[in-house]
Amino acid sequence: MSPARRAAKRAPGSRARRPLRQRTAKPQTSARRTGPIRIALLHGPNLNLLGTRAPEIYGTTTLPEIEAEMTRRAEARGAELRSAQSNFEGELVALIQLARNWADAIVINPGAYTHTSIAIRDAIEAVGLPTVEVHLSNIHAREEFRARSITAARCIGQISGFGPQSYYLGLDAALSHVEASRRSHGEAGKRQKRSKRR
Ligand code: CA2
Repeated sequence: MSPARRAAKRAPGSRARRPLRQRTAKPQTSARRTGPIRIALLHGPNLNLLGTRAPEIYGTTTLPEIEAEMTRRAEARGAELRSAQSNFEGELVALIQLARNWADAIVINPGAYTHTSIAIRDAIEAVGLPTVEVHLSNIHAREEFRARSITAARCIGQISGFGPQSYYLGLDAALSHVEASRRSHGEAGKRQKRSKRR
């Protein structure tokens, strides 16, 4: 059973609608340069409760609503998106590792683990996928302990404070990053071919 499925069984708050585990024998060793861009969307602890409590901080949009909009936006740009949520740090580490077998980039809201988890930071670094950290609330305008993100230093950037828009901006940033890096690899490849022909 995949770590994501195990999480879904263990706790009602942990779920992965389309698990990230793939049957690929080997992990990807380099970035995919062709095909639809694939985005892994990961949510940390308690985010399954969105829209049910604390609307003054986190708004009224539910996680399934955010995921549906993310899928719609990804598809509109010809990309694929898979989502998972877990309340467990180790499960999130496993999901980040699994993303390596499938995704071109990660959009993650690590929830409270943002402020505590060296394990999640290390997983992001180890996997090497471009990762965008997103937060619904402005973590710099709340309690002091929330202002520090342990994970953001291993991400390409962080978007914080725009409610569900933070996720959509994060998706946009991740897609643009992968598109730009595919373009620059494509151009480098063409240059190499031309110089070989000469
Ligand atoms: O603003 C964010 O997106 C956060 O990542 C949300 C985390 C918080 O610990 C971070 O500091 C900032 C908490 C998510 C908890 O979600 C709830 C949803 C409904 C009711 C209560 C909590």
